Amino acid sequence: PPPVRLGDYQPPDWLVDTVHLDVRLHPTASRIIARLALRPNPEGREGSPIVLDGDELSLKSLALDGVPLAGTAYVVTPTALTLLAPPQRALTLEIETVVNPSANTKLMGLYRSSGTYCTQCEAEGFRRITFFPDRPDVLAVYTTRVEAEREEAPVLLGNGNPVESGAVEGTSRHYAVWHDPWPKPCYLFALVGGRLDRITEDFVTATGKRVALGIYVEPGKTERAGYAMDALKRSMRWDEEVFGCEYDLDVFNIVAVADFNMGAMENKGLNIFNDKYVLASPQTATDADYANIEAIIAHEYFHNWTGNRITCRDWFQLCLKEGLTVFRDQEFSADARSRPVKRISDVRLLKGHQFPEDAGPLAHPVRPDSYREINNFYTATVYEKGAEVVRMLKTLLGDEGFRAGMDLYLDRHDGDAATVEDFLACFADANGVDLTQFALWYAQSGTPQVTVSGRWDEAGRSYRLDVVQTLPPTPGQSEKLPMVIPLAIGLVGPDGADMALTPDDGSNAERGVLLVTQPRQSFVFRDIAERPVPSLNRGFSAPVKLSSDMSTADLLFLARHDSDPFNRFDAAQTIALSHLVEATAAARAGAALPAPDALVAALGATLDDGALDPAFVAQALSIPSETDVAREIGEDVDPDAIHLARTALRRAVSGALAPALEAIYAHHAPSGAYSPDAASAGRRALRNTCLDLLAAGGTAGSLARAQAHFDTADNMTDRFFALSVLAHTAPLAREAALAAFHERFREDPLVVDKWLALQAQIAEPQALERVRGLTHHAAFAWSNPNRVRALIGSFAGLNPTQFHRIDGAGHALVADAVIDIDGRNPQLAARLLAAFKSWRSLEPMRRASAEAALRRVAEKPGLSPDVTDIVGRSLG
Ligand code: HT7
Ligand code: ZN
Repeated sequence: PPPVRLGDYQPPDWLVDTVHLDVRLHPTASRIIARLALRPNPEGREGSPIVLDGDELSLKSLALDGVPLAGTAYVVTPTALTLLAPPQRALTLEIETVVNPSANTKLMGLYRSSGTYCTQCEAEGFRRITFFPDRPDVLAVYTTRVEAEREEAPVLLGNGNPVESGAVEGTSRHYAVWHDPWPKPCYLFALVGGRLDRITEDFVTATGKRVALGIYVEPGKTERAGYAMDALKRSMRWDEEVFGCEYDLDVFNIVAVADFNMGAMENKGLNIFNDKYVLASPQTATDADYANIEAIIAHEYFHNWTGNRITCRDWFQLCLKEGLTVFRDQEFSADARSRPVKRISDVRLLKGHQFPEDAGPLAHPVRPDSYREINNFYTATVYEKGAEVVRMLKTLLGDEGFRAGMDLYLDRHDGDAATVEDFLACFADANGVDLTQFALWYAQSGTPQVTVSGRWDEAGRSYRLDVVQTLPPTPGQSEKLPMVIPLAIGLVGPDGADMALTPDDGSNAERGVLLVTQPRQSFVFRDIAERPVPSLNRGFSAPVKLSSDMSTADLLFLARHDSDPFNRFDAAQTIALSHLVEATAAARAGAALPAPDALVAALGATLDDGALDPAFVAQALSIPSETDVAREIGEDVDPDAIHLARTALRRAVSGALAPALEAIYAHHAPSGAYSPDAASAGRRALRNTCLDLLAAGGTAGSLARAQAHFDTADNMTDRFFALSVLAHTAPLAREAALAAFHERFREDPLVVDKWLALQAQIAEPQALERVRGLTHHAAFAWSNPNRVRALIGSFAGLNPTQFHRIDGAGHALVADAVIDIDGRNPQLAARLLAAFKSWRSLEPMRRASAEAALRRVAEKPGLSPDVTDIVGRSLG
């Protein structure tokens, strides 16, 4: 089929006002009776047929206003039900379909996860439940009756508020009726039926309304749901306080399921979660798991306003809800934890996932203008870069201007299916500004390259910054226009303090934000009596690749003194990256590796600064990943040389800083019971980073320390961190530790995922055989996305030397997995295949092997649209 294009958007011809669903759950033949109140859309094409989407549905009956329809009045194809000449007035359509939830391995529509019935309708899953105009601009009020065997599904949940429930007389079945008063698109529909335990709490909203909160989990797991409940209540309060958004139903339920294609889903009043993002206990979850749970619970809850009350007109507008909601969850976590550390980890994620996407064949704008398979556009670009664009709006408009724009958006578009233009118009109107050029951030793909050079004029007592921006060509976009780049800066004086900024041209640069709008621009500051060191793109104010003529000495100075914590972190990372690029070139040439003196000096100074937050120090000590280095090198990448250079660097840093690392390790020894709070997590992160760096030295003492850390740990964060140190750096201790860990947690699939993922990441030639062997392990199941992502996803995404083995065996393993998975779960297969996104930047041998693997996938008959799309664009 041809691609869907943004420019072809047409309003729906028919609207749906109400939907009454009667769903009779059955393991293999669930029956859905849908009563739709339809009417012609005054904005649609007159006299048009009613075209309803469908996918793998078995149609049992069809009636119009209570009268069964003659077979000549409609046509059913594998993708649609069309009423050829319906009366052009309000009418009721009753449609009866049957689906098989147990055979639904795509996990879209109605399916079963460990026996629990659940649904996933975004993006186009509702059409796998009943025939419907499955597009986000058709908003209807839903009433849902769910019926099931009481024994099989004692819990029956739907969107909105509970209305009634009871027994189905004369049978062993029961039912529940739910009504959602808020009009919504069908992608927000959900139901659940199963044998589940729950925890409940009440939340009283800002205006005093009581909301019953429930979290439903597999029997016996309620003790692990407490943190999610706490995060939910904090999210609800935060959204009231920071955005004025109050919850709008009597109940809010979350259900955790074990089989889920993504992280979670924001269905109205009934969020459904991958259980990985709900369940946590000190014994089973790491600090990172707790932080993820907090962020994802918040994210889905925040969608209640940004996504549900205001939804998207079409799927091209996906960033309207996702970018904005990621921005909101990032801000929530920043308020709940350390703001600088949160910013650092968000930017690391962006650079690690989105920058490579934007630099490769899968690059697309934050708002794409065409797609073949929408499921492939739930990407780092739409989510993470989309959030950066919202953050830039805030930087440009200031806190108050941003809040004014948000208030207007929430008010003006409540109940709408909106567009990016609608969103930007609110910020423009509320602030009296023109955002036409800013809108290019939504339309142009690729990461802008910003080059800055600074010159101090001693005689004139001024400082000049010359800024050049370029945007590389990306698929389908050879010519680019200059962007609006809000570049936050500071000028750091010799005493380490920020100098006053007095711009020469009266621009708003005194706020510390340079407004870069031209291909080349200069900014001059007056009254600069001493030579400053410029601190550029503070807080990572714009998602750009920045290069400057800064010396290593200046970077070292910033690493020690910058008042902006992000740039303090980034200065050391820049030193480390340039060292690693140089060392990689030396490794490839068989030459001696350079000594990392500058980096050792920067890290040493950070370690010595007792005033710094331990969580910040842990981030600052982290050596850029092999993928970071590959991205920096950009072309002709040899992952083995990078690995060699990075391993040598870690060993050198370890040797040079051992006494300080040991002292900090000892200083942060745990005291008291485990708590997941941010301060405790920060201390653990620092102590574990020290453990890791010390072990990188490979001394007997440091490996014994890691073993003791593993043996004595009383929580998953420490236990798993020590296990990964042993797995990566102590081949002799590795197997026993892995076996002990598995033995202890064999009954716990989410912990076993950690065990699978860790083994998939070991950078040694046996990794491939290990991964292959693990696919036959009792703990592994190809049908469960979490297991597949843990093992195959970690191998492809986090083990560059082995995925990109020069003999091509790594590429072949992943290609085989993709082909195999595609028959069951195309979404999962397509996501795995996206691991090839940077294949063109590899050196020629590996590039050829990646291309051969992609071509082998492409040639497989019967590929899904999902994989066809990814492989086509990857090779294109
Ligand atoms: N809005 C949700 C997206 C999602 C999804 C998309 C496609 C296939 C399955 C899916 N499950 C969830 C999640 C979110 O971003 O909040
Ligand atoms: Zn979302």
